[in-house]
Amino acid sequence: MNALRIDNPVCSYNEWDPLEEVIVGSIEGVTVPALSHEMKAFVRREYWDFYRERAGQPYPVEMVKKAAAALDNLEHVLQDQGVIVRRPGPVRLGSEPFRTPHFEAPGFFNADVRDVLLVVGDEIIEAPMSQRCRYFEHGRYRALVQDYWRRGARWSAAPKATMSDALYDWDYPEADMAWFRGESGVPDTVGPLVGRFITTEAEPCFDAADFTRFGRDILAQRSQVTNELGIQWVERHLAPHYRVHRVKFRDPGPVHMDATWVPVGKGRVLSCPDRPCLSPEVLEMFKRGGWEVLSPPRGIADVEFHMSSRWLSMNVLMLDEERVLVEATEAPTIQFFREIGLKPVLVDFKDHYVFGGGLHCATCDVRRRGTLESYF
Ligand code: DAV
Repeated sequence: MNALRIDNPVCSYNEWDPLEEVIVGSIEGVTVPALSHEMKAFVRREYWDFYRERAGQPYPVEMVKKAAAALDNLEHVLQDQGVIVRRPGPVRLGSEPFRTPHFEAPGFFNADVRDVLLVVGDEIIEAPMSQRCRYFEHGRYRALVQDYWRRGARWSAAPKATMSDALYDWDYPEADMAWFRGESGVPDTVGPLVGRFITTEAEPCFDAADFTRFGRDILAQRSQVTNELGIQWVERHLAPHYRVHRVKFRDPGPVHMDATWVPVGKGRVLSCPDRPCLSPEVLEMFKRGGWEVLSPPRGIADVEFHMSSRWLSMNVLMLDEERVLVEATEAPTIQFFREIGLKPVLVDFKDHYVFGGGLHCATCDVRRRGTLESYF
């Protein structure tokens, strides 16, 4: 066995080594979150009234039922492909109203475990998050995480953000929130394009999905939910074994990297054509490492997207360097993968899109067979 391979129930260094075990999120019991200031930069404007009217209430039963069925589909397809699947179970934590010394929220969570847990090697890091309604979301995974820890995984929690008022830019222009991710024609003066975000630098905050793992190198994105201090926390926590590189995309509302810059194997990365990479050093690093940057087709799923763009089509989960898990209705994306020599494995998952997450969002790979390597 390679010296760098750790014999541990948790071990994953990148997004494409052969997947052995994965967590798939759950959606049952989800509550409509309040349209708080920071959520306006996340919820698409055409649904603001829905959130204003229904905050704290359950989502329509049918909507939740269909999304839950999509997650079950995902579980079964993964099992058919030989992957061990763990689910968080019927944990209600976070779905009821709560208050902290700094704020009150009617509760919310979603199934996107990718935002909450960052697995790096044999370590599970709980992200501090930055949206108030998701404050307690890590609690949904505690039983699972603790089980991995008992069996030898390392477990840490980044300092929990207080999410006090100081964490948010209250003067952030509402007009900028209208420019959602993946829309074209965005002027260069919009929030993140000029370096202004809904979160401030008052304390570290991050969502795990703003980090993408490429072995020893990890890309990190300053976004509406991840600030520079959050990136610094991860950087120092993982040094000197890992190098964290900041990356910026032409994105008027960046939230999570996994529908923007998505590796599909060693040497190949998908780049969302609506959100090109704006970091010359990162582009140079990929070029030097001999990486191919590919442009996938736009998603076509005919469903509601409350909290994301259509680019969930490229939010894929690699089972290994050959098999790619893709949403079953995304015909152009499926065709694209065939053309580049991958084997698409289809999952009927579109009914989950309404809650903001694709196949990568709703999963967290806890074990992939592979070793810690440098790819650049
Ligand atoms: O809007 O492109 C990003 C992933 C959300 N968890 C988007 C989806």
